[in-house]
Amino acid sequence: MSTFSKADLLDYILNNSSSRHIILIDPDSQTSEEAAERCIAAVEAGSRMIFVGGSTGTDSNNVHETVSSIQKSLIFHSLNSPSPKPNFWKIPVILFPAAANAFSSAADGITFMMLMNSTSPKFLVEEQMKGAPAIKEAGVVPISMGYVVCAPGGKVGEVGKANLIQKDEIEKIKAYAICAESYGFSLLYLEAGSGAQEPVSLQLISAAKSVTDITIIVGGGIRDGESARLAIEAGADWVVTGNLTEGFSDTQELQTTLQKFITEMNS
Ligand code: 1GP
Repeated sequence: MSTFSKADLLDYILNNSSSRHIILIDPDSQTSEEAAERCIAAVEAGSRMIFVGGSTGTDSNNVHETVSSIQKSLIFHSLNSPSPKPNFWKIPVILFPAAANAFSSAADGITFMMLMNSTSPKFLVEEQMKGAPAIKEAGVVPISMGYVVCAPGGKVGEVGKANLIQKDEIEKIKAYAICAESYGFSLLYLEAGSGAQEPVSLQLISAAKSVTDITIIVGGGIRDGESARLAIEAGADWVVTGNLTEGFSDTQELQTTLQKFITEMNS
């Protein structure tokens, strides 16, 4: 059951006074203890949301263990390291699933996504249909999201059978953004693929932003604060990083790196 009401969670995610950072945790590439420690370091550094998911190797066991461990750690720190900033430790833990089985009832929300440029009905609506009853039953808040995979696309482009959006396909990304808005989706996620050589092109971000007010998340291949700043300047409301975080075994080092990243991102 979510610790946020649906209205509070949507307000937190959609009504940004400034752009913010999301840390993405892949349960397949770290233990649940490591995931929790990294999340605490990220929150201390200024991250304001936690996504849990990965394109491969996730199932309800490792996802649930990871989400539970992160939630316990956030509660522990809210009790033992109180911050003068209100709600400092009240950070949403959101599932970012590749399929219906990557579910945990301990999450606050789930990106209930349509991989809009997939060529397979599995990623357009079939997995969503399979997962929907459990999400409702558990009281995890679904956050509707259009997910569009842009070149180079990486693993998620392959697994999701995406017809990748190329850098110069400005009219196409505008049409997808309007399509997402017309469906009533809360979010539009422009994805370049985890570990992408190049992040989503700035032209694509600004084209999507120019035609809609939808909240935009950008991720994939963002490794430094300057790239994040440029994505935000182009129109991103949230920037996601995954790989950046997983390279560190020392959490203090991770915290320092993310602090620098977030400061540069917001400069
Ligand atoms: C992947 O957009 C995310 O879905 C994050 O990508 O791992 O390259 O930061 P990175």
